[in-house]
Amino acid sequence: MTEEAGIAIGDGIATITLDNPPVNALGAGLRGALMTALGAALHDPGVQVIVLTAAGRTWPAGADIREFGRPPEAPSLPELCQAVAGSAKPVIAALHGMVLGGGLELALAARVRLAEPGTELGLPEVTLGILPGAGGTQRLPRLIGAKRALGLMLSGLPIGAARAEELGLVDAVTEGGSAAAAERLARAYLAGEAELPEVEEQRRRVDPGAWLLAVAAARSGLGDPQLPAPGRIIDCVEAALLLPEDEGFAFERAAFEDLVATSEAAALRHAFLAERRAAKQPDLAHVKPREIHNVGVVGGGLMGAGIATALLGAGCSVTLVERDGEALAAGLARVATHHERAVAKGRLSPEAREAEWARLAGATGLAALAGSDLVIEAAYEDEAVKAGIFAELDRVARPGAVLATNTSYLDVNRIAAATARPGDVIGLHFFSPVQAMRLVEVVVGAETAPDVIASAFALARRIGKVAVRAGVCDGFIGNRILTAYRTAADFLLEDGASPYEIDRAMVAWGFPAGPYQVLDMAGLDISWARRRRLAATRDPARRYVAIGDRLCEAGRLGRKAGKGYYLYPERAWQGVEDPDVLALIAAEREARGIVAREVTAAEIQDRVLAAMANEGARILEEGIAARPSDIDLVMLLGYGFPRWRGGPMLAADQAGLLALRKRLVDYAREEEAFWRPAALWEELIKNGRKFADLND
Ligand code: TC6
Repeated sequence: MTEEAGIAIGDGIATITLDNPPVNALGAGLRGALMTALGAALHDPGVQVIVLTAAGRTWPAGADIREFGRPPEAPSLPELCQAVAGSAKPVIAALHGMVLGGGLELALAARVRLAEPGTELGLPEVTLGILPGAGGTQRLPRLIGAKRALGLMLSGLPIGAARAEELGLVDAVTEGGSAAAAERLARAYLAGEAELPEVEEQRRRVDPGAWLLAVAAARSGLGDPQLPAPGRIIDCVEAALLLPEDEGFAFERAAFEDLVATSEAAALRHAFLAERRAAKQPDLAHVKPREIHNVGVVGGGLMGAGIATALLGAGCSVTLVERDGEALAAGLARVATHHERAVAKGRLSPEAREAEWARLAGATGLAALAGSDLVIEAAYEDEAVKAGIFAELDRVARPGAVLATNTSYLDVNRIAAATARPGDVIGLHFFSPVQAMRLVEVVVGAETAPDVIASAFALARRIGKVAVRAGVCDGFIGNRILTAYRTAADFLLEDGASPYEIDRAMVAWGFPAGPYQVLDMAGLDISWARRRRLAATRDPARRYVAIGDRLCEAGRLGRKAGKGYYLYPERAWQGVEDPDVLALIAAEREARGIVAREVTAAEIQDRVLAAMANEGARILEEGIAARPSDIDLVMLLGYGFPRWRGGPMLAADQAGLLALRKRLVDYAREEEAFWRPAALWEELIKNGRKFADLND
């Protein structure tokens, strides 16, 4: 990393160029270099105007996220921003790329901001559980008004250059490069041909009544948030109006320091970095992915149509294959519906839709896939069905085509064995609905070729998904942990908790829905079919809770049947509690000689976390996942695990490995096979390490 702030002086203008690839994050090195360059410009009597610009693809995209949680290094970002704001010589910020977080705060400290078309500006700190702590909460409302400033800071979403100009966040959007425009403005100013906006003038826009109203409205809109950052942002904006300027900055700083030290902020940082880390596959660093343009999708159901839509959006040509004309028409209609919704929401232009539609073909036989570079099979989840498809694909697909299965549980090696080219076969486990879910598990078989794995990662990135590598086992990473979660919940159900208590406990813990609500939504028959598939190989000595089977036998297949764990009068979206289910559970307990005991919400949460983290530890030991953060990412992106808890492995670190292992040992007295702690716990504890230490 260069971490430089080069300075070039000429004609009264000092141009300082920030250079810290890839995103010019404002780490200690760059901050120090900028402070030095600024000092040089201020001390040079020949310099009258300072232009601040950035090399590479972007203006600083923020503070360096990796530095949070470590001892601070001078100069701090607030000190740097104060130095820019207090500069006796006007500073013109020439913006491009992603002007985010601390990067936007640095720009806000300048006297003038010029942007290029395509520049995006935002304050995403709230998504990291913190707030703009380098003057942003104080300067932004003065510049664009409290209401709009709160909108930007509470949503964390960026806005485009044109909108930023409308709001007064940038002074002008200029063609031909912002650095060149800044230099032109500086020259014109020095020649007395142009004026620079006065900071004081901007402050005169303040309307205290509107400001306080915006603060009150934002507060009442907060509801009962699980995270503290939004409330603290609003407090800071209020302080910007009510306190003297220097006290406002100090107020903001104190709030930032509180937030950055919370476990929630640590978890959100972990989630951000986990996403980037998952893409790093050291064994593939020099492997070239195969070219993928033409893709065949086998199966036009919800999954297949969703996958086809995503591929079309990324510029691929797609052939959708179904078993007959009727099923094909239905599959194509699903893609058309996705397109219509995207157009209605303004995410796709009608022209782009036409172009995408023109790249879509339909067929009723696999022979149509002879020219495909990649085939993704998204047929019925049954090994014999999938093996049959792969055997035929082996006959029709061109040599070198990547053959992928979208299985969510099945053995990719056995599916690959149906072909004479297992090196070309891989699992691509998409999540439903494909357009909303960013996760893809890339399931690598025993013989999958490195360039096939690299192709899967490249494709995932191209279609805007986050790929996580997984090995072959029943359920890979995500569904395996989900099974452990549900097993722990089922034990509690049989021991005395109601499904409603368990759901409420997990929602209170941060999941969007509890395990039984999710089962009802997905349909109880899906997991029932899987249990029946595995029945022959189940260890009879292991505890087996049959409540789910009893519900299915009683026709309670979930929401689609109007009843499952909950009752859905007239197919209501939200289920209501059902005494019949409680009676069925009570009967099941009685049949097994179990006397219901009291189960608290805390016990439910503790057991579920212990079960998930223990399964995660086993997954690591078996090499199914390469790193704990990959497991966390799968659970965050695919299973509704609360992002601010960072995933099961980080949550285990935060709960304390010793304490969690002790719990597992205690639980193992009830059910040894399920609860026995993986050996990894002991190894980490004895060496004073955490799961997070295994990430890099
Ligand atoms: C803040 O500023 C608070 C201020 C208050 C201070 C008091 N730090 O995402 P990509 C790395 S909070 C460190 O793959 P893209 C990233 O890890 C911050 N590193 O690229 C990756 O590294 P790797 C507010 C960062 O083109 C590489 O850059 N800012 C940071 O898909 C490429 O990243 C944000 O929240 C960072 N801030 O997207 C913005 N940002 O190659 C966070 C990136 O070693 N960043 N890296 O794996 C983003 O949203 C995106 O990175 C992007 C570029 C849109 C800038």
